[in-house]
Amino acid sequence: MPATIAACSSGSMPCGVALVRLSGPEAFSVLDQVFLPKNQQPAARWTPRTMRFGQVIAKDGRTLDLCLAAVFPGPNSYTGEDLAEIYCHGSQPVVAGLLDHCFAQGAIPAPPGEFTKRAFLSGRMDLTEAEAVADLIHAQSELGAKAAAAQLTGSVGGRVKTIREELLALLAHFYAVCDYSDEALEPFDYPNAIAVLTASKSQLTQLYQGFQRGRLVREGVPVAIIGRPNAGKSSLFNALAGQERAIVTEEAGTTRDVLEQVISCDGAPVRILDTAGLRNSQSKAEQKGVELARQAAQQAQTVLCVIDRSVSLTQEDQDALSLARQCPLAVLVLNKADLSPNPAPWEDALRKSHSWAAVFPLSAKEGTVEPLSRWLAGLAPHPEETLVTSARQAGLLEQAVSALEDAISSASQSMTADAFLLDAERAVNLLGQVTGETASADLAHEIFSRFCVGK
Ligand SMILES: Nc1nc2c(ncn2[C@@H]2O[C@H](COP(=O)(O)OP(=O)(O)O)[C@@H](O)[C@H]2O)c(=O)[nH]1
Ligand SMILES: [Mg+2]
Repeated sequence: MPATIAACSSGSMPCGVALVRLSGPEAFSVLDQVFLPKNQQPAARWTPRTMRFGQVIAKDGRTLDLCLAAVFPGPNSYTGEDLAEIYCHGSQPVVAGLLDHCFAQGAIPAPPGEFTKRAFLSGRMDLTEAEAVADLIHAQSELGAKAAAAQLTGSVGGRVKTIREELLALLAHFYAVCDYSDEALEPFDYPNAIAVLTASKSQLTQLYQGFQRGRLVREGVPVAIIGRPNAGKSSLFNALAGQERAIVTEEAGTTRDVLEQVISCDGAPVRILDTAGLRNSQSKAEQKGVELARQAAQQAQTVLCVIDRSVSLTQEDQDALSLARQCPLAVLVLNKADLSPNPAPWEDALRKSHSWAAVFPLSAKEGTVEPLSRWLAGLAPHPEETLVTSARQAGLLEQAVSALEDAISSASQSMTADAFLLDAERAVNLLGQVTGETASADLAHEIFSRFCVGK
């Protein structure tokens, strides 16, 4: 029998209301000890999913709080088990006292993700939906949240399940033909099998190909800020991030590590990277920083090349510009426009020297980055399609596509029934791992340990 678990599911305190959850076979009997409803009815007799007013009782019998509670009898609860929720005031001592009493009554502290793991184990959701819960909780932008919410409704799991069922039906038919070959069953139709396998393969390929776009939605489009020391890269980073994250000084060579921050530009996730100023330096740490800056520029989808508009161009600016020109999507940022509102003498030539994706005169110091921020928002995919965002799911889908390719090639030779079966079954098994129908306990553990406590 699983243990009854308890945890606080809400966020940091103090706050208006905190949510403490209990799930498991003893959830209602523990609730009866820690919460005394006004009408004194035992929890098992409450109307499901309806609030009750009462007192939260501490281990020593003291009243800790006056608040609401509700019961969600299994199997129609989030976890599929008996689940109780207490909505007490969001006070650290109240929640601690309440949990303490729950533990004294035999509940155990819920490990991270345990509520959702139980939901998965009791068949309330498949793995794609469970992973979407974690994605939704950790979403860093509206768009990321939207993609996670779509998966929560089973958009990926449902499609994978349908394809898997079609393949299973095909295999069942194949076995039937082999087992009862004397009877009046039609012989196995290889051309039809090839058609089914090919259709499944193309649907899975499409899902898999959405992963790159899905990853951008989840992790943010990588945008590297490069330029010579003191051009104002860190100031731009802070202005875009809307907070003082990077150190800004008039001293050259301040930034050495690559700083990363996912920001939400008009709801779209953009991962901005602040880098070390490009110059030749004697300092080992700074040299390493410059190397990392070059790498970041090469890996990013877009580079923002920051130039100080208020002074002449230097050799170091030229280095930064040539690095930027190697990026397919390079943006010219003409910074310190507050010092120099009019175009610099060199500016026209610079604008024409390359097909810049965009040019923005701005002042990072004054925070006039709104037009740039709006432009960055356009980089994120705007998915109408179902997007796979989990690397785990994408890896399995890729392997399933290759198993199906093997099965198709065996089926086209129509003599190697064993090989065909093996490959098709491998695909079925891989798809089962996507949704969790054939997942191992280790895998489930790995996935749910990424969750927070109380979810
Ligand atoms: N007037 C003005 N000063 C700026 C602007 N952006 C950066 N600075 C100043 O330029 C210096 C270097 O800025 P920082 O962001 O550290 O440059 P980085 O070395 O490229 O990261 C600091 O003294 C900033 O205050 C700007 O738009 N206008
Ligand atoms: Mg800097």
